[in-house]
Amino acid sequence: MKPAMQAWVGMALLASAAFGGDLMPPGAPAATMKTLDQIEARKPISSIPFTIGEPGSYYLTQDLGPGAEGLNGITIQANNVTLDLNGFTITGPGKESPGFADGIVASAANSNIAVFNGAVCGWPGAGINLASPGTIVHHIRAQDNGTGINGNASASVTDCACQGNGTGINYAGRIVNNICSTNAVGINAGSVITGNYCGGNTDAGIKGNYGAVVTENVCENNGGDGIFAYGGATVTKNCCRNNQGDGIEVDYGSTVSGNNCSINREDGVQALSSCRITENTCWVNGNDGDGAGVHVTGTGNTIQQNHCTQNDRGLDVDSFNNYSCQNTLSNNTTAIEGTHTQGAGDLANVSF
Ligand SMILES: [Ca+2]
Ligand SMILES: [Ca+2]
Ligand SMILES: [Ca+2]
Repeated sequence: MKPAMQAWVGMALLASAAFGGDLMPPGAPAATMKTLDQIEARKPISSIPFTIGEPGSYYLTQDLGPGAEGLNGITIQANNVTLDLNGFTITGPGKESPGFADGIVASAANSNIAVFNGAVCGWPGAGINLASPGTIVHHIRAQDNGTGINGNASASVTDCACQGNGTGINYAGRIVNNICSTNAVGINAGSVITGNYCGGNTDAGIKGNYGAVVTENVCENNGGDGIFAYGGATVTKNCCRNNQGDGIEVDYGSTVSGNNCSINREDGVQALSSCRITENTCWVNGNDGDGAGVHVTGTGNTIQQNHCTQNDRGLDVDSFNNYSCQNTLSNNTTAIEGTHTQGAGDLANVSF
C-alpha cells in the first residue's frame, strides 16, 4: 500500500476499536437486588423499654416514650455498642416521677459504648447513665432529667446541650464544648473541662474533680461559684462573671492563671492553701455583696501579677505565710488587707 492508504486504514482500525462495541455478551447478568442487611446493616429500635443484649450498631426509628415509671428506656448489656438516636427523642415518665429510671443506661460491667445524635428528656434518674469505661457521648440534648449525662473517668462528653437537669453533666474524664445552662449544677466532677458554656445554673457553673484541668470556659450568671475545683487543679483562661458566689474558688495546691473574673458577688478568685494565683484580671468583685479581687484563706500561696480593680478589696490575705508580688491594684475600696510577705523593689505590688 501507498503510505497515504496505510495511514487511512490505520485510522479506520483505531476508530473501529474506539467506537464499535464488542458484539459478544459479557456473561450471565449479575443480581442487582440488595438484601436488607446491605441497605441497613444496623439494628432498629422502635419501642421502649428495650434491652441491647449483644454488640452491634443500633438506631432509633422514631421518637420513643414516654417511658413507664420505674423502668429504664434502653438498657445496654453488651460491649462494643454504637447507639445512634438518629435525631429522635427518648422521653421518660417525668423528672419528678417516683422510682429511679434512666433514659439510656449501661453498667461498669460493659465497655466501649457510644451514644449520639438525639435527645433524652424527662428521666428521674439520668437521661444518659453510662458507668461503662471507654464511652463516648456526642451531640446529645438532655433536658429536664435528674442528671442530664452521667459518665465515668474514661468517658468523653462533647458537643452536648444540657438544660433544666439537677446536674447537667456529671463525672466524665473529658467534657469539651458543651452547653450546660439552667441546671442546678452545670458540670460536676470532670477532669478535662474545656470550652464549655455554663450559665444560669442555680448552684455552681462547674465543679471540677481533684486534679482537674479547667480551661477556656465561660461561667456566668450562676447562683453559686462560677468554677469550684478541688485540690491540685489547673484553672486557666476562663471567664467567670456575674456569679452569686466567687468567680473561681479552688482548694489546695492549685494553679489559677490568666482568668477574667468580673462582677461576682463574692471574690474574683478565692484559694485555700499552697496555690499559685497569677495574671488574673479581677474587676468589680464583691458586687452587691462583699468580696476581693484575689482572696486567700489559708497558707503557702503565691499571688503574682494579678490586676485587681474596683473590688471591695484588691488582695485579701487571711493567714500567715503567704507571698504577693507585682500585683497592680487600682480603685479598690481597700488595696491590700492582711499582713503577709510582699515583694520589694521590682517585685513590689503597685497601688495606683
Ligand atoms: Ca465559694
Ligand atoms: Ca461590695
Ligand atoms: Ca480577710
